[in-house]
Amino acid sequence: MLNTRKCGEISEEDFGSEQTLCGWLQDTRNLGGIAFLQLRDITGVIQLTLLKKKLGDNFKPWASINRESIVQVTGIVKENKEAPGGVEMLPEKLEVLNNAETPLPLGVIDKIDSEIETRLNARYLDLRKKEISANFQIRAAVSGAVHEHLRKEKFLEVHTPKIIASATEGGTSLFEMKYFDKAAYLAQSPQLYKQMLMSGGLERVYEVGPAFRAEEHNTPRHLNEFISIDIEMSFADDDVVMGVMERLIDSAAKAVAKETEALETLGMKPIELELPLPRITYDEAVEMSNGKVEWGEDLSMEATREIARQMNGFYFITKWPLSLKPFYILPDDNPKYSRGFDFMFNEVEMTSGGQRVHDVNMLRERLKEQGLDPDGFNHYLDPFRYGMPPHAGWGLGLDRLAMTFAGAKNVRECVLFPRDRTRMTP
Ligand code: AMO
Repeated sequence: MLNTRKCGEISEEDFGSEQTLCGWLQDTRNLGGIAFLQLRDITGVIQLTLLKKKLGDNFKPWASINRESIVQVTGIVKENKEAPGGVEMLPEKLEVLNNAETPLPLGVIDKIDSEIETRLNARYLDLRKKEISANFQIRAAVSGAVHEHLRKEKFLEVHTPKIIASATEGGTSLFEMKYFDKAAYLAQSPQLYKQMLMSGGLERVYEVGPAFRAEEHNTPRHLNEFISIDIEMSFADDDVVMGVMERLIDSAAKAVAKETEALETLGMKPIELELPLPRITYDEAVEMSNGKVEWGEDLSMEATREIARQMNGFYFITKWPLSLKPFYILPDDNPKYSRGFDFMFNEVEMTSGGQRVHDVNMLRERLKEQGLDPDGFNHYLDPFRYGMPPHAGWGLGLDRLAMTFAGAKNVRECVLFPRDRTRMTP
């Protein structure tokens, strides 16, 4: 290692000892005879106190290093109640390992709020801010809890192809690509594959992977590439997989609650849940929307805002009209309705899922009803002909879930390098 300690981890036992630290020099205040430098690494910030009398010719060059340069500094660490964190270092040796050019495209410690577009253009600088990197601490806690929880419930992790030959969620939002001399598409969801795995006898599978949607929306919730958490479960109905959903959310909430420092940085309180989470039917949702939506229409943002005022937090919307759900969702006993559900946090949709059609003839009919040609789906349909169990599942957007737990207003805050309607770089 190039360092002997981390900036934020100097303890009382270190006082009076010589240590070597490495990090970004985030600020310099030169008062003539004395200069205060701030050195930052992932653990925190420490003050470097430069005394002109002591350093002689080194004083000026050390006190004028460009902000955000990488330095390695060796000196005695000591207590100083006036310094941030109550600690300072008196440098004896200081080397610039990598100089940062000026001006910076984005301030790191400046109090000015830059536009999100400017920040995303210089994401590497943006991430150096604690209040930004805290979002990724929360995201990692959520993602870790997802894997841990689903494995605990005996789901097998799988990886399905992202280059596919036909649509899964309808043809309109597909990214087409060239696959040698053929056309191929980027997967919108692992939907058809996870269902095929049920015929493959795996019974409980999950995948956390990228999904691509060529949607034109440019909203705080939509991306053109997002991470989808998918499960599929045999011999289960919609009710059973809603149970998996709420237990998973509870595990994620508990994991996030342990991220005390990140939560504090973000000014967030842990979300506490009481299971079972509330469930309302689509019909009740329409009623609660106070005329913002007509029966048979998808719930608009205006409508879900109205519903969220009454629901507050996480809740399910069950029993959707069949006409609003994809071909693979099972019709309810009353075929006006389906066994499809959505899972919401306030006005934002986190998940859709449901019990699936497992009868191949019904599936062919459902494809036709939705204007799709069953012959184009033979690879998907074959597994249904030779022993497909009843099954159910859901897809949950990791980015939206991270945004919820981090209290972010825009999903892009919780995505390192978002891909949206206008952004492919960096
Ligand atoms: P759906 O299309 O509703 O369902 O997607 C499931 C969840 O994925 C997230 N999501 C998105 N996140 C960010 N940007 C987007 N453009 C975007 N689109 C979707 C949302 C959404 O709730 N195959 C079904 C799931 C299933 O039935 O198992 C599906 O993909 O959080």
